[in-house]
Amino acid sequence: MEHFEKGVTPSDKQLNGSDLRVLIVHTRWNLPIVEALVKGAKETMISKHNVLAENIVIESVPGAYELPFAAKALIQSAQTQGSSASSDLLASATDLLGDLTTSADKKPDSPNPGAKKAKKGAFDAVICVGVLIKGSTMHFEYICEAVSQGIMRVGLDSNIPVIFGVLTCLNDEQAHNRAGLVPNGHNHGEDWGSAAVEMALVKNRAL
Ligand code: DLZ
Repeated sequence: MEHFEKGVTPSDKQLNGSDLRVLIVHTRWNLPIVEALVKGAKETMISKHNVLAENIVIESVPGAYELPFAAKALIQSAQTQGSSASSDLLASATDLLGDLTTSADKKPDSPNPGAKKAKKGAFDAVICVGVLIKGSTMHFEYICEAVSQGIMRVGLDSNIPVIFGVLTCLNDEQAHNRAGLVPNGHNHGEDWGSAAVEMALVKNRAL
């Protein structure tokens, strides 16, 4: 068999995310690795796909098990916000998750110089980011199963693409490698950022 490069081949379509609003929900378990993945996703959306920094909303939850619930709650709140005058609902969902922002959550220092304005209301895509590392009990297996099923369900039920940005690793080394934290590693967050933009454009029939 011919040698092939493992991983995703970039889309040959123009992935312009300048009209998109994207939510990233990430865990605080394994935070240093998670922060690298969030950064990879965010920077790829901005630099490669022209998503405005102001249109990327970042929230956090304790662990991977909480990701599906948080994604659903925040999707619903943003939709309600977009369809009514009330702007308190997203804030209350955020309160529900706790005011536990981290350095990965910080808003950008300077706005994108592009003329497009920040969007309000519904998200066009969501990226759930977390890192599960196998321990000595069955916990890992149960959480992996629940989280992967839960994230898929939120996407299909809400009709908003929800990207599975959860590393399910057998050890720390695998996680560091896949977050691009070691030489020759690859930051999978970058792929998730591109996947979010591509799927949002599919959903919006803009491709
Ligand atoms: C409990 C737990 C364990 C053992 N490992 C991880 C992990 O590797 N990654 C992660 O994101 N979360 C872990 N958690 C926490 C659970 O996801 C969850 O936050 C708690 O069970 C509370 O529901």
